[in-house]
Amino acid sequence: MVGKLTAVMMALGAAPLVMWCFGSAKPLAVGATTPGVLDDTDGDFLPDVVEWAVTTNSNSPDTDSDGIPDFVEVVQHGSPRCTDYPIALDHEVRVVVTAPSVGAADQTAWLHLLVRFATAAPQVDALDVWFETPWAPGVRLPLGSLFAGGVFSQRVTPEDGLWVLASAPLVDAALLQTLLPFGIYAEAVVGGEHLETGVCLLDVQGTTACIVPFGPRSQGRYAFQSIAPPVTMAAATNKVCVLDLQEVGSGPGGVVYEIVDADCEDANELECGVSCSQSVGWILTVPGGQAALRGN
Ligand SMILES: [Ca+2]
Ligand SMILES: [Ca+2]
Repeated sequence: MVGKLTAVMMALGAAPLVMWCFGSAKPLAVGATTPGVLDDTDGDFLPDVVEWAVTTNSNSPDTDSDGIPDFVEVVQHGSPRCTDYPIALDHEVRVVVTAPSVGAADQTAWLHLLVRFATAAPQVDALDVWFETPWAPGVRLPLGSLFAGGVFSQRVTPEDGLWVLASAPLVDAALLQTLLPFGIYAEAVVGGEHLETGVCLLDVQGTTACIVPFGPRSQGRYAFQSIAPPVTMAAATNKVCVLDLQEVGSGPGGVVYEIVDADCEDANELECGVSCSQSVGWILTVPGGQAALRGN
């Protein structure tokens, strides 16, 4: 089991840290970070900042109380806020980008790679993570080396496979905002299975937001979500901006979508900006299209 963590680290170019892991059969964390940055209040293996960015509840390990842990629903692009059809035990990977709350002393944005292994010892044949912007289509800036300064942890579960979380500091959140819009994507070959995932970030009237799957998978809907939690939860609006995307074409930068509907819908402890409805008509280019946003 431990070999999978080291395999992930090696595939990401974090080989210097590999030796830290050998010989341990217990869940472990490698690396160090500013205290509090990766706090996990409910102990579900998703840091609080990640839970905000993917719209799960950081005070509940199973946001929709359907018996499927938040980590599984998130890594497999499920619907953690509404009961949906069962999620098969499978290899999967997901990329999440987070930023600290406004005013926090450390304003570093973080990149997180969530991996679920369905079996104890699948072969990891490839794992790549890269930055890509619609303005330079097809140009992939590799990010794997960032994880050399990252934090790695793993959890072995009785029924839900082996979970690995790799988190790495990116850049200052303000600098990240100047790069919008862009996406960070990952692809892997695990046990002969090709996996791909991505997160698409854009500026929503001054806020760095990501587009995340939201609601039942059958509906294929998404939500705008800020990558930085509010300073206090009291600042949230209990709603989230839910989008309908319509494919309108494709180009060298990826699949082109138009936002054809956007409404603030109830979602406890989340937020919905006043700009939500104004996003109707926006055109988005997503490398990899919805397959990347939704996972395999
Ligand atoms: Ca958590
Ligand atoms: Ca659940």
